[in-house]
Amino acid sequence: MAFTSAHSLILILSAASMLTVSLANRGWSYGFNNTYYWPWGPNNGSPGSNNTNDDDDGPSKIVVGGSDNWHFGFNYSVWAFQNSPFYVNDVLVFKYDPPNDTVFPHSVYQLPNLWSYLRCDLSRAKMIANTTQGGGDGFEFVLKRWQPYYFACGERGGFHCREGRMKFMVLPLLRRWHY
Ligand SMILES: *[C@@H]1O[C@H](CO)[C@@H](O)[C@H](O)[C@H]1NC(C)=O
Ligand SMILES: *[C@@H]1O[C@H](CO)[C@@H](O)[C@H](O)[C@H]1NC(C)=O
Ligand SMILES: *[C@@H]1O[C@H](CO)[C@@H](O)[C@H](O)[C@H]1NC(C)=O
Ligand SMILES: *[C@@H]1O[C@H](CO)[C@@H](O)[C@H](O)[C@H]1NC(C)=O
Ligand SMILES: *[C@@H]1O[C@H](CO)[C@@H](O)[C@H](O)[C@H]1NC(C)=O
Ligand SMILES: [Cu+2]
Repeated sequence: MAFTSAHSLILILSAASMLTVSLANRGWSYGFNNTYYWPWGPNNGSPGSNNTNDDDDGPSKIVVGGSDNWHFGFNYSVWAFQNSPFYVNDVLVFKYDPPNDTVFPHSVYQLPNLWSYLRCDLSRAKMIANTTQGGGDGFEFVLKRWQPYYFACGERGGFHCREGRMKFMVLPLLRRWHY
């Protein structure tokens, strides 16, 4: 029956769109605009993409925010989107000066799920770097697993996360096999 098969097709397509998360990679195309739906980003290596976070060699070290480092007001969601994809075993480097009379404190927390991420709810978050650990060469965090990671600054009870835009999520991909 036409309805049933159309319905199954939709189910398959939504399943495929979930899979795109893992398959979002050069050379894969499903003919729909996944850049719009998936915060972890556009297929890179496309013309105009300056992404050097390549899957051709080993893990990359990526400074969060690039030359902006980790500070209040920079849009890290957009940064993460533009710098995706990330791969398992890539290293994120959070750089922020230790606080003093003129420098406000920052920190890095990992949030347990999407809901807490969206609300900047830090109540069940885990501090992964305190206010001084971003100094010098920065704090390094390895994306060890194929899972979503939700990061936020934990300062001022979520204010830096909410108003300061100091949050982003990544889903590191598995590296492609080479034949
Ligand atoms: C996908 O959608 C976004 C937002 O509407 C748009 O900026 C982008 O150009 C689209 N990409 C493609 C490949 O259609
Ligand atoms: C990408 O790289 C090109 C050439 O290296 C440069 O002209 C361009 O400004 C870069 N674009 C961005 C968004 O960084
Ligand atoms: C505070 O720290 C910043 C960055 O490390 C430094 O440039 C500045 O001189 C320090 N200010 C004071 C008052 O110590
Ligand atoms: C931050 O953590 C480092 C390393 O564990 C520790 O030496 C330092 O005292 C801590 N700083 C603060 C402000 O808690
Ligand atoms: C970052 O910028 C994008 C695009 O302008 C916007 O949709 C998004 O809400 C911003 N993120 C935050 C946390 O303000
Ligand atoms: Cu902060």
